[in-house]
Amino acid sequence: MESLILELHEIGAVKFGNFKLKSGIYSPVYIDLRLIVSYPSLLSQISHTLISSLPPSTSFDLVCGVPYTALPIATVVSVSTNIPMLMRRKEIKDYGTSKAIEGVFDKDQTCLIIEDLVTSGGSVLETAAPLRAVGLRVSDAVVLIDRQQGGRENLEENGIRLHSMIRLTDMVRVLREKGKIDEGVEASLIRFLEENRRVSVEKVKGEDRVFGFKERSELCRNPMGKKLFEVMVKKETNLCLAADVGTAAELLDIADKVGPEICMLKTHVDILPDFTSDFGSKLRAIADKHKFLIFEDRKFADIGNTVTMQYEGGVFKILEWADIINAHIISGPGIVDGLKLKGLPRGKGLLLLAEMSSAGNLATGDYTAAAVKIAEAHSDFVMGFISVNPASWKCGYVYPSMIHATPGVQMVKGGDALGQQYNTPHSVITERGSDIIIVGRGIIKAENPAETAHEYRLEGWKAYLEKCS
Ligand code: S5P
Repeated sequence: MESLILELHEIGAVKFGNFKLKSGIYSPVYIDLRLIVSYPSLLSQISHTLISSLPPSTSFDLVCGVPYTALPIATVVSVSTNIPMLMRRKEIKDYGTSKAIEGVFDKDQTCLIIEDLVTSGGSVLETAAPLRAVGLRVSDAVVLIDRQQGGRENLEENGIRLHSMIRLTDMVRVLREKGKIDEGVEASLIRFLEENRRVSVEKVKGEDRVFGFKERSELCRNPMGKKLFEVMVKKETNLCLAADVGTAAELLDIADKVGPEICMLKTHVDILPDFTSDFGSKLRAIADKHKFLIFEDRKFADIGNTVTMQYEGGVFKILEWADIINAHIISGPGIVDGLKLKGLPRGKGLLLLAEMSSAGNLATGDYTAAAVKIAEAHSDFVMGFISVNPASWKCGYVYPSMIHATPGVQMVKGGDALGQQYNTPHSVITERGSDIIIVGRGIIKAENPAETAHEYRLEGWKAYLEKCS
């Protein structure tokens, strides 16, 4: 290890001074491992030592390097161990097969992530998300250098064990012992590490670009989530109409009028006095005509066994006609298992209520974090969340494949007499970090709902484009 550290220093991959990092903080040390491609024997030594430094209990079927610096390391590891490699695309092409993960794999295989340098762990998580989204297991990551700034803890919180070959403090100690740096540099580095013990993933992520809907559709494991992203991109709309009207006839009428403006139509089918068994097929015909998805806002909340019957049976037979449903997680993950049992074989999707828009609601903090955990454990069926302010969530990294849909939206901030709270489309999408605006009375009570829907659609989409740029 000593000779490796000295060689890295020798080639100028480790520099001391005052450097601005990606996270915005200044560091007395800068490590640039991109150089190692110019030193084949060093590259080979690093790759062999990385793999042999793993605990013997670590098992994996595939390796994947975090683009770009770790790609050559992963390639050498793959060639020398004969373990197949995958590649994660940073930019997803909009032609050809448009895959986020290149290579051959089976679902449920385990993939080891290889990285050159870990600070917060944000880059490893960005690679873990699309791997997990296509059904692979990711439980370990191996890194050449750990900067000891919270990466290990941030990854642990996301179910990834970090194995590091060299810790920054060890590297600095070796360099001081060998007379390459003096005690003052070592002391300033130790002080720096103490002051910056944990670079939050958000801080690093905040500087990264926002994933667009097109890219995110490639990351979806749930087919309905993928379809919704695709509809949004194709129609250029992130508007969902909450069609809370008095009768089924009115609902079908407004669906046809507003259909061209929306990506999704949300129903409360149990408020319709004239519901008949052909309601679903009539709404489906309108949805197919205007290419929007149907979301029944049933808010399931019971135990797994009961919700299977509520979903499939009764008068409404929601499973037959709704593309998307939603559920509270108050009863625990069994509710997702129950709904999945019926919905997944038919390609349906589920949104979990991670937050609510009404004043004084209890879906906050740990409850929201629990919804995220359940969603990620069931990302084959859960396509996203009903959220209100996902930008404020303190639960770490949320998969970019998850869609956020937000109710409580009107052109002006305010509320109703029964606790509903409204934010504007712009604030919901840009400041609050959501993807879809759900608008009810703002459109259905307007004099001309179709025209008003058009205005909401423009506002919502403009805010999305602004966020991307
Ligand atoms: O927290 C929530 C969750 C939902 S799904 N708050 C909400 O308001 N909703 C639904 O969104 C609610 O049931 C209604 O259908 C719609 C909001 O309607 P509006 O008229 O207030 O825009």
